[in-house]
Amino acid sequence: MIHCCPQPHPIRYRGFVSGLPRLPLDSGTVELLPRDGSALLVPGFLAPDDADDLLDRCGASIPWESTSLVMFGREVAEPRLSAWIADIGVVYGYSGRDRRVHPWSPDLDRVRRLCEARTGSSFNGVLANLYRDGRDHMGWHADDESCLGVDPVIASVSLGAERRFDLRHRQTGETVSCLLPHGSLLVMSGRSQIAWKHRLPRSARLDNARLNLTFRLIRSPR
Ligand SMILES: O=C(O)CCC(=O)C(=O)O
Repeated sequence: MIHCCPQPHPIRYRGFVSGLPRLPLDSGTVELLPRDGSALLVPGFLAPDDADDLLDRCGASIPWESTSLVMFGREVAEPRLSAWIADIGVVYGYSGRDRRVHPWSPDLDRVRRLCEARTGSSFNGVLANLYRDGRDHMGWHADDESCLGVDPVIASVSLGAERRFDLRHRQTGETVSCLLPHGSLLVMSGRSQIAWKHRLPRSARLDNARLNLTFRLIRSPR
């Protein structure tokens, strides 16, 4: 079941300080994973003004939906809003449900092209996620659906409040954490989805919203 969100969400950006060290925006590309795949963080991928404008415009224009997930046989509301934007006929689903497909806006298409230029990969859809405040989150999972193919490249752009992002090795339990800055890009590739899981944990006392754009290539469009 997909419910449309009745109100547009006011998005404001204010920096968020947590216990993790903040990377300078000009620190170039940082590899987060010690082995078994790659998670490259590019802190200053978007210029600050561009990131501010995108946060405002995408927050207001993306058709946010509240979806439900099936967990242990029970339907529960996903603790964030999201929307699937993709090329015509590119269907994506998880938790047993296909998402409604929305067309590209000029803003999202432009960011897609920037991600393609940076990664050398092609993307035919983006899952946009809105974490309204620190209570919204995403639990441990991997982007390992068969429609993404083997060793997918996922380009994930962060806008708005800084949130912690964790990666945990499936076999050793080793965990890597970082902050995802406003305007940053995280590129997960190689064995990162097979060997690791990732999550965006709850963040206590955070009132500001974070918007995330995860560009993907669906290899088996229906
Ligand atoms: O919000 C994020 O940075 C992660 C989102 C994510 O992992 C997903 O949608 O699969």
